[in-house]
Amino acid sequence: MRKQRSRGSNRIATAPVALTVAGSDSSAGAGIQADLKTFTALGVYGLTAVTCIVAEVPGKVSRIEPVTPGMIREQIEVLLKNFRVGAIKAGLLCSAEIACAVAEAIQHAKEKGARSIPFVVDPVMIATSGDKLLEPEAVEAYRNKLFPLATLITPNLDEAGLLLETTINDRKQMENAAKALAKKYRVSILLTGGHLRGDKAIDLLFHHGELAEFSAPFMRGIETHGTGCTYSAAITAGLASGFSLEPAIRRAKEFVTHSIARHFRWKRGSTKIDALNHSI
Ligand code: PXL
Repeated sequence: MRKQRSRGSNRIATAPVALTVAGSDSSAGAGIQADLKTFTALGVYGLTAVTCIVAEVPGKVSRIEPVTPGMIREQIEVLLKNFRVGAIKAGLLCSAEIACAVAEAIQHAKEKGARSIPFVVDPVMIATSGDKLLEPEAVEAYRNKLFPLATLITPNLDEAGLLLETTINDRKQMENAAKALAKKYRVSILLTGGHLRGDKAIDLLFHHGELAEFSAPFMRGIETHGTGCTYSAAITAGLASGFSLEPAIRRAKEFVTHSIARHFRWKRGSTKIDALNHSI
């Protein structure tokens, strides 16, 4: 952890704190597991409020079970009451009921606390495998309850397309979509474009009326999941550590790119499993 002070023979560590409100991925490449690994790698102490449990392996989601809204609210409330949380991220929220419970808990904390805590919303809807993760009815709860509380929303092309009821197929359409979402929800938008699959993985930030680009070489033949979770967690870690938005995104982009490049691979007969290596 970052700041370490010695007191006698004891080493007492302190660190920035970030909270992730997200689902559990049994295969640990995405969800709260990815978020915690990312927070730790970036020197941030991670807290978790679990929203649902997903039994899955890379490429196949086999079952999702939600946690009760009351239990989710309780996790968020006790954490925000007792820790000095520097930034919060929301990942998979499963259902409209859960999305509303999370929005209420965060709204409540915002009203009580003097500080406004940066809040990153990753609108997780569909897994990399194509499996549906969010109930379609929950999209309205995102629009009406969560987005108004957000500092940054980080949709990928499919999620942005769904929110705007359109398809996004090239760079120009990405630009228009990022601007349209920012205008519609009055919030900064980071539209991640990895799914365009050109030579570069390009993301566009629309923030305070200006467009910024973040780009890295697109890496082929690596079948990891959880890059979106990892990216938004790394941004949240940056915000919790006091970075402003653009530097937090720039560092997060590098972190995700490294985590993909240094991926794990396990081979068994003709099948292989790839996983992100959440490290700097
Ligand atoms: O990558 C999206 C995602 C987010 N959260 C959880 C997941 C997944 C994908 O599998 O399981 C918990």
